Amino acid sequence: MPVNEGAGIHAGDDRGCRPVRQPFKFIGQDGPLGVLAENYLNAMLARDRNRAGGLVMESVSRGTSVRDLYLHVLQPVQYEIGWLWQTGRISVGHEHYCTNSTQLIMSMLYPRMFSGKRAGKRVLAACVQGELHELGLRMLTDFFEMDGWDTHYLGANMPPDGVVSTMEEWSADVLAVGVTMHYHLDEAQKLIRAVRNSERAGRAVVLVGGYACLVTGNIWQKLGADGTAGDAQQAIALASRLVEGKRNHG
Ligand code: B12
Repeated sequence: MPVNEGAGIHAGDDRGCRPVRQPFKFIGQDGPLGVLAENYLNAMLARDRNRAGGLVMESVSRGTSVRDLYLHVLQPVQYEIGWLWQTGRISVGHEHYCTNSTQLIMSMLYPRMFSGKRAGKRVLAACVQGELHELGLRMLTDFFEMDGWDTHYLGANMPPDGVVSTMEEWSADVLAVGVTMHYHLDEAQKLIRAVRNSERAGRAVVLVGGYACLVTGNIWQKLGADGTAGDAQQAIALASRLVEGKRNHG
């Protein structure tokens, strides 16, 4: 495994004894839950998902909300993992281990996620065809669920026809489209056009988001969407505003 101690950061050996040291790119110890994020990252890099899961569950039992854990621990740790992989400090296998373990830990949080109060709104979430990055979209869907929305999560790599027919079967107020890779932006445009052309699905609010939209400014407008948001919290506020607007003004 490549390590880079000169830069003040290393990823631990395969038996997982050595922690990563600062500086981090996406995790700040002074940010909310920064210390937990650092400990979680170190547990993952030590290939100790039981410890990582234990840290999260302990924090939840002390009253930390799932929303805060998602936004201030799991998301920045995933970004950090991506950077460690991109810069050759961890292997692709190690990145897959961390991502799959985080998905497992997200599932452990589900019993705390389904609230009694319903919002009377529906969101359907799908990644565009070819897109395998689904964790962020799943996180987004969970935020909607925690906000009382009814959610329908389709996950990675959805063909446009499949999204349109699901929208027609299960009429949603919002379609959330996930696109991470730039070379999938055309697919996003294709999907949004197909939805707009459907008589039964075309009136839905369409949001698009994910890494490709984060780094490409106002691309959502060119894709024909109604908006974008940088994270799941902002997406809820935007979706609620747009749906209320549509309901009030026809
Ligand atoms: C995990 C991961 C993978 C996993 C994904 C597994 C899974 N089940 O999701 C796998 C192994 C499949 C993968 C593959 C690839 N990956 Co990858 N991957 C990542 C990594 C490390 C983390 C992604 C993640 O989980 N992020 C955490 C979530 C929570 O964040 P998020 O996605 O941004 O989501 C938040 C917001 O964006 C927003 N949001 C998300 N979706 C939506 C939708 C809507 C509607 C809205 C409003 C908001 C919204 O809300 C979310 C929650 O707050 C990133 C690093 C990174 N910086 O993201 C690289 C990264 C995205 N991958 C990258 C690359 C290059 C690839 C590959 C091309 C590698 C390869 N050579 O094969 C392939 C492409 C596969 C494909 N066809 O899609 C690059 C992309 C670089 C670029 N310039 O585009 C990144 C940035 C890594 C890097 N630093 O270089 N990857």
